[in-house]
Amino acid sequence: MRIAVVGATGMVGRVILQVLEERNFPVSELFPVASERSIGTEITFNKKNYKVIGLEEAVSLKPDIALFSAGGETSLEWAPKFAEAGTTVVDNSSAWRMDPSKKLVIPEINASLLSSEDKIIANPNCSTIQLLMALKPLHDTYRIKRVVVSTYQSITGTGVKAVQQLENEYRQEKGEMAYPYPIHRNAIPQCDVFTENGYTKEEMKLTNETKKILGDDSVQVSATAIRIPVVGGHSESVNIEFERDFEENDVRRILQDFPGVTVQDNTDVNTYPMPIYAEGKDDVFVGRIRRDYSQPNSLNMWIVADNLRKGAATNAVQITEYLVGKNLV
Ligand code: 2RA
Repeated sequence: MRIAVVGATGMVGRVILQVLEERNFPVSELFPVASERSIGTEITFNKKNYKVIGLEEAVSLKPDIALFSAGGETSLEWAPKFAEAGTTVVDNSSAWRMDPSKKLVIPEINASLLSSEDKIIANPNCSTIQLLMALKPLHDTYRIKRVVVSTYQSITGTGVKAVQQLENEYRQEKGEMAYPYPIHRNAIPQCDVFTENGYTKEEMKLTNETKKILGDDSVQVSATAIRIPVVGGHSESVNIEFERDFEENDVRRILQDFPGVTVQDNTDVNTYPMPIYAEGKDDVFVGRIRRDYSQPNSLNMWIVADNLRKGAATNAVQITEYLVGKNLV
């Protein structure tokens, strides 16, 4: 397959290339694409060096598939141009996720929605992907009425500058605050910008994308997204109210049996998911599974995943694998 990676020099773009290599994806030609300032730089893929090209040139080459991680503005402008040229786009930005004509796909959940007609496919937000990997099998069994989720998000979600800020703060000799919103020894109750309803875009993504992926607007979601000084992945504390009652061990079995989910849940030996151990892995890890005794048919759990992998790059590559496997491209 002739593959373009748009945003190839960014954090997610580099992980997309890494995951394509790890999974031996059949790349016959690779076109690493980035902004003007990166054109001509080199990236290495499968032990070969490739020169980064610009978007105009990339479209003209008519790749079979373009994996985008270059921000919403670039996707809005360029994904249609690639699609027009016959390329199938898998986009990591939020640009197309809530477009009713576009599929919002987590392969383990709804890849079967895809057809060869889909030329722009949306990758859900990282915090949504890990949440839905746990919610979907439980929704199918017990039907979810309401989800309350608090996220504890890795700084890698905001990009390389935040990682550099955290490292600078670690090394900070001086006592004064070098940054207005220090990350080190702090928790910032804001991921992305605030909207007019008092919630951030990140929180509204969790609400809106959950409904779309479950295909059920009756599911109520209340989200709070926090940034914490962690780099390995996002963590989520989740409270779920079901329509039907459940047995905790059944919940553990249903989750463990769902592809891509690993249950780590044994408080006798302090076993539970942590981002430092989820980093670099593709599974979604679930633990602290316990009944919420404050209200009927309700459950608490803790969900952790590497936000750059299953939360972005791996999910996008899995969509691409599905498209190729089903001859949809
Ligand atoms: C974040 N999910 O973590 C958003 C974008 N990657 O900031």
